[in-house]
Amino acid sequence: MDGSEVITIERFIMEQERLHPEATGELSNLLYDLCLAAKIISRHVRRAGLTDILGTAGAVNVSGDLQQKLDLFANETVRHSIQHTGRVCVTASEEDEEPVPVPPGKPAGKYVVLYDPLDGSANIDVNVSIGTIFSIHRRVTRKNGPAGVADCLQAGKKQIAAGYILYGSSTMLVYTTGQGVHGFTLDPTIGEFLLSHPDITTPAVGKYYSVNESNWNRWTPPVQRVVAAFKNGEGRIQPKNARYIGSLVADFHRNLISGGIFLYPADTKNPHGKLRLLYEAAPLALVVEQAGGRATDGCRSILDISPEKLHQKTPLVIGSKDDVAFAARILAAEAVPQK
Ligand code: P6P
Repeated sequence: MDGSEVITIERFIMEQERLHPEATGELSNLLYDLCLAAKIISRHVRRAGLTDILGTAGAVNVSGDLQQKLDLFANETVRHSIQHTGRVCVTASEEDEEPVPVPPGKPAGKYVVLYDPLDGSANIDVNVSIGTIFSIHRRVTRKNGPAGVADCLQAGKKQIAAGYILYGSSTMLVYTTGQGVHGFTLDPTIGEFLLSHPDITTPAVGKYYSVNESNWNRWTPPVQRVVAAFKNGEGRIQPKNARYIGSLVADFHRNLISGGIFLYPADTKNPHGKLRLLYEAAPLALVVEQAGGRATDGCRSILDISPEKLHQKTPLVIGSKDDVAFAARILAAEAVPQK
């Protein structure tokens, strides 16, 4: 690609599809559908301060998070962009207690979409970057039967595709279908996502560590040792700069590009961690591993964890592979065997 050549995400997805003669185009079209949702959500996020869409919607979701109006808007926007297409049989979202099968009378397709419609939404009213995270699986239940939670409860290593949209200084869409990680920046003047970050790889050793250190007293001693090592240096680990936005997609993306490690460990307040496995940890784990990084729950690979509940939480240690491995050596040595 020479400097003048502009590659839209549509063209990129099509060229990726051509690499797979068996492809039917359904996944490509599903990714386009998600692009449309991303553009619509981006438009509203960019104008959030100018309309009455700010503020809370008054309800809380199944995880107890106060739902912001934009959360609900983003939730419906993603679902409305994919549910009628015949490419999806069921969706599940952080904002909905149960999976949402395609309505009767609508064609049900072979894909399952799990998503966090607007992660970091507590930051909406203060204009901090937020994001949408998505995970795509293949249906596992019988084609003519009802799709449901069984189609959603799949290990991260079964994902067909995963990615996120970051509503930051620009709107970026980053995704993988297992053929590397590719980033696209939305040009709002033409309404297209343009290839801006082909073949993203993340450095083996990171510049940054990202963790909410106000949780220090709630951590176990091994977690405290890991964080202290990233802060002060230990052995071959050099001290890192602290960067924590409190918006997972923003923290994750900065570390993906620059190298870094993000940790949300279990603590006495969140004994299973705070972040959700299916639509936060697992999709980001696929992205980071495709970019050469790693993702664990401190010990186990996130992609190997078989979910038991839709909104299951997990501790998360994700980013530069040597940093994640360092943390795992300490945390695994002290870990209580998983039941
Ligand atoms: P804390 C946002 O609410 C979120 O789910 C993630 O985006 C973010 O990484 C995390 O919680 C921040 O949690 O406890 O540090 O405020």
